[in-house]
Formats: sequence, structure tokens, C-alpha cells
Amino acid sequence: MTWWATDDEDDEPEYDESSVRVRPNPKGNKPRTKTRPEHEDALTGRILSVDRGRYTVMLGENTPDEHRVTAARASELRKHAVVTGDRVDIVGDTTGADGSLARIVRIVPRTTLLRRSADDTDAVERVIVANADQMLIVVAAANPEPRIRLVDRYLVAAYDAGVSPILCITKTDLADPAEFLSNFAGLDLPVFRSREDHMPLAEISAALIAHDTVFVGHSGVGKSTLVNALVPAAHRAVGVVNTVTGRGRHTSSSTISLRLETDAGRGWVIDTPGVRSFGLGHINTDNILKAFTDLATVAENCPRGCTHLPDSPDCAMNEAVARGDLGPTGKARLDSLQRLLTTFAAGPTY
Ligand SMILES: Nc1nc2c(ncn2[C@@H]2O[C@H](COP(=O)(O)OP(=O)(O)O)[C@@H](O)[C@H]2O)c(=O)[nH]1
Ligand SMILES: [Mg+2]
Ligand SMILES: [Zn+2]
Repeated sequence: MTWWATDDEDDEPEYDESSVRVRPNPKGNKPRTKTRPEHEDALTGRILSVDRGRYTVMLGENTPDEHRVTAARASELRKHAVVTGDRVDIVGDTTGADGSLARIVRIVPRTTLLRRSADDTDAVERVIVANADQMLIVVAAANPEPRIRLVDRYLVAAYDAGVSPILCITKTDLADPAEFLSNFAGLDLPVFRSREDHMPLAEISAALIAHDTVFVGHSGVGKSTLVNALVPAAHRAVGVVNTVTGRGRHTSSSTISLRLETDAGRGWVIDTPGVRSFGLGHINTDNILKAFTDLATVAENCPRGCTHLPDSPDCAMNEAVARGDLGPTGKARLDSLQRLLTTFAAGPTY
């Protein structure tokens, strides 16, 4: 048995807390009074998933009272996107009893935010994950072929959002990822990789404990397989592609938080089906530079407005590397940084 072996006959429905039936709120159509209460009795919870205006919220996380409730946005939040990972204040029936529906009245200020890539004409906010502190980028050594630029885009999105990236290489039984990985040698990037038919699941789990980790990757790389191996209760659909329709047997478009349970602690895996890339619209060069602390110090001596690219006149980093000041890895790190800066310079079109 290989670690990715799947039972094709397993027709278990995909796990999705948001699929619980919800009776419409009988009071939902009542006109509201003008003076709203302050919601001082609101409880703060975590958004696990979103499905057509219904939110699954976890209350009392890691306490004996932990439970899930279904909630809808209060009218004052109608123009605000509430997304997986958001912490929200909710009021109303927060028992989670069958058919109950609570109300989300506030979004707790977010620590991080990842947006879906969008074109400039897009008026809608395309926030997809809030408060993640790690991004696990899943890449296959082959089938599909790994693409440096795609990983670069994920890295830039992660650095820009203040989310720590981790790389995970699957399908090393099909190809040796060494050459691909050499492109990232200059980064402080933790890398997990399968070795033939073994994936270091315990090590990956350990890295996820006490974190909210958003999983990203091109379709077919083995992301669902990995999620299922880490969170067996997840039952994420593994890509058995229908040759007639070209679509997966279970297609899911919802972003969902799955709880990782280990003897050493818990964590959250945030699975994002269908997200090919994150928006890079408002990336600040300084945020990318911040991920390279040693280089950032040198860059303080750059001329104003320095692009830090190879052709940038008097760039202190280029000069330092040319002098050999940054040690044997300096060149590789500067190359990586410049590649990411170039990715950013290419703008949000891809
Ligand atoms: N050879 C090989 N196949 C794998 C590995 N991991 C996953 N797969 C297969 O790759 C296909 C796509 O996997 P899936 O998890 O659905 O990919 P996703 O689209 O990224 O979620 C499935 O047929 C998996 O069984 C691996 O390490 N090696
Ligand atoms: Mg999948
Ligand atoms: Zn510079």
C-alpha cells in the first residue's frame, strides 16, 4: 500500500458541516427596530465554512462547551464578506440545536487576509481566508509538472499577507524533485517531501499544531489526498476525473476548516478547492523584502525607489553580493528575492 492509495469504491459523501439542514428563521422577515442593541451578550466563534449565506461557526473552541452553530449575517454586515477563518461575534440562538439559526453581528479584526485573484474591474471583495498564519503549498514532482512561477506567486501572496509559507512535494515516486527544489534553496522555506511511497505525515502534522494553515496547490497535485491523510475524518474528494465530463466525481467549491487532531495537540487545516492563485493586486515590495531579513538590512542602504532588480543602479544588495559580503548563500537568496520581485512586477495578470 502506498500512502496515497485510495479506495475508489468509497462513495462516502464529502465532509461539509455546512450541509446541515437549516429551517428558515421564522422571525427573519419581521421589520427591525431602528435602535439596535450593542450585542454585549455576543459570543465569539470561528467560521468553519460558508455555504450559500449559511455559516458554520465553532463556539467555545477547545472548551468543554465547544459546539457548532449555524448562523446568518445580520443585515448590517450584508456588504461585508465573512469568510472561513474569520472570528465573528454572534447573537441569537447560539445553542446549535437542530434548526436553530444564530446571527453574526461583527467581524473581529483580522490578523491576515488572503484574497482570490481578481481583475481590476472586480468590484466585489474576494476575500477567501482570514486569520491563517501558515500556507502549505502542495506541489507534485510530476503530473502535473511543477511550475516555479506558480509557487512564486503563492510565496509572494503569503509573504505579502504575513503568512508563513511551507512547501510540500508529492509524487516523488514519479520524478526527482531535487532540481525543482533548488530554485527555492535561497529561501527560509520549510520543505516536506514524500520519499517514494512514504510521506512524512507525522512531521507535517507537527508543523500544523497550534496553527491555522491554508492548503493551496494546483488541481491534481494530491492536495485532497494529503488532507485526508492528515485529517481522516475529512473525506475530501480525491480526483477521480470523469473522462466524459472532464470533471471530478465530487466537485466542491467551498473553502472549509478541518480540525487536525494529534496526540500532541490540535490545529486547523483550511482547504481551498478551486483557488488557483491569490490576488497580488496591492503587494508592497517591502513586505516581500521582510521575508529576507538579512537582505532587508542591506537594502536599507539602497537609493530611494530602488527596485532591487539586477539592473537597478547602485542597489546595495547587488553590490553586497558582488563583493561576496553575504556569504556563500547570498547569491542564491538574492536570486530568489529578485525572482519574487519580478513576479510581483508582472502584476496581477496570469
Ligand atoms: N503517484 C502518486 N500519485 C498520487 C500521490 N498523491 C496523490 N496521488 C494521486 O493523484 C491524483 C490526484 O489527487 P488529489 O488528492 O485528488 O489531488 P488534488 O486535485 O490536488 O486534490 C489521485 O489519483 C491520487 O491518488 C503520490 O504521492 N504519488
Ligand atoms: Mg482536491
Ligand atoms: Zn536595492
